[in-house]
Amino acid sequence: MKRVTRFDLRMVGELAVVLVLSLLLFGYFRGQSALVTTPEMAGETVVFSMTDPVGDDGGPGDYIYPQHPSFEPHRSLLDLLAFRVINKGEVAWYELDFGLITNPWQAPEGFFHQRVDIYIDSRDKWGRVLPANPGANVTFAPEYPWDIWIRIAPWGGTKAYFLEKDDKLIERRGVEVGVVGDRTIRVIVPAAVLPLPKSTWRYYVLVGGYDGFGPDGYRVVTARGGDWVFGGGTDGNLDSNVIDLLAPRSGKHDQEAQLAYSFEAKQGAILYPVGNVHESNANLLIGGGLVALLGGAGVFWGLRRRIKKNDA
Ligand SMILES: [Ca+2]
Ligand SMILES: [Ca+2]
Repeated sequence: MKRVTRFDLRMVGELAVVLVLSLLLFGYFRGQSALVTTPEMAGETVVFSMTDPVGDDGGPGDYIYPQHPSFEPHRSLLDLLAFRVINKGEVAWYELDFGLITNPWQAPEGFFHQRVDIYIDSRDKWGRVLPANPGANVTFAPEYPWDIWIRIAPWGGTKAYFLEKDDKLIERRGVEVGVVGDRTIRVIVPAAVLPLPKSTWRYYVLVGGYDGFGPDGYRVVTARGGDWVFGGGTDGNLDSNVIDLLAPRSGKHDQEAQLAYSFEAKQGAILYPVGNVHESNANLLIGGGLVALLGGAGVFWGLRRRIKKNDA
């Protein structure tokens, strides 16, 4: 009876050591994953970067470009290829690569066709699940409400908005937009205008066609299409006016799934954001797995020692 109690005490001691070591290791791994993406580490940091498939500028799948020659070659103009968020210390760069950028009416920004919305979920579980204005004709996942909006359009239409605590959406003046290289739109947002991006932020990046007379500057999608409207959608109000969406290539939240709409369910597109979240979750899982492995090894080692002692 006495001997059993002594063994139990030793086991508890050994387990405590293993637990402390495991916690230290877990903390180390968490720290490591934070270090990789901490924006303050260098003068210039890519806070978030993601590519988008080539040639998916057809909305949920079947949208077609307007027929007017100014939309030539009737593809690629709204094909988002990559999105980057770069922290430069005093300013943030939001960069969007496209298949092709043309400027048929010489807009001062260097692009004419692109009408992009970047909605950002920067503060957890707080914000809005509808777009600021009707235009894209989508809703956002209730788990990830947005609280920052960067609106990109030619002819002076590029603006930044911050959702204040009282739910008032306030324009923050001072953003710049232009084309760099052949096919990149860069928005420069000073730290005085919006908070500098963090690795935890989530992004909705919506690409539509620009139309100064359309709802919030979006060129609409119809069933038949025409010279100045997209085709391949519906004349009802369920189809979105999003031609390309930054989304995973496959899976339950790929572009086709997100932009799908249903007449039966009277349901339009529901969007899900992208971000570094999945990556850090993976790091957490790896860390947790290692802890479990170490803990298991510790217990095994303790048991073996006890059995050896008993045999002796
Ligand atoms: Ca694309
Ligand atoms: Ca896409």
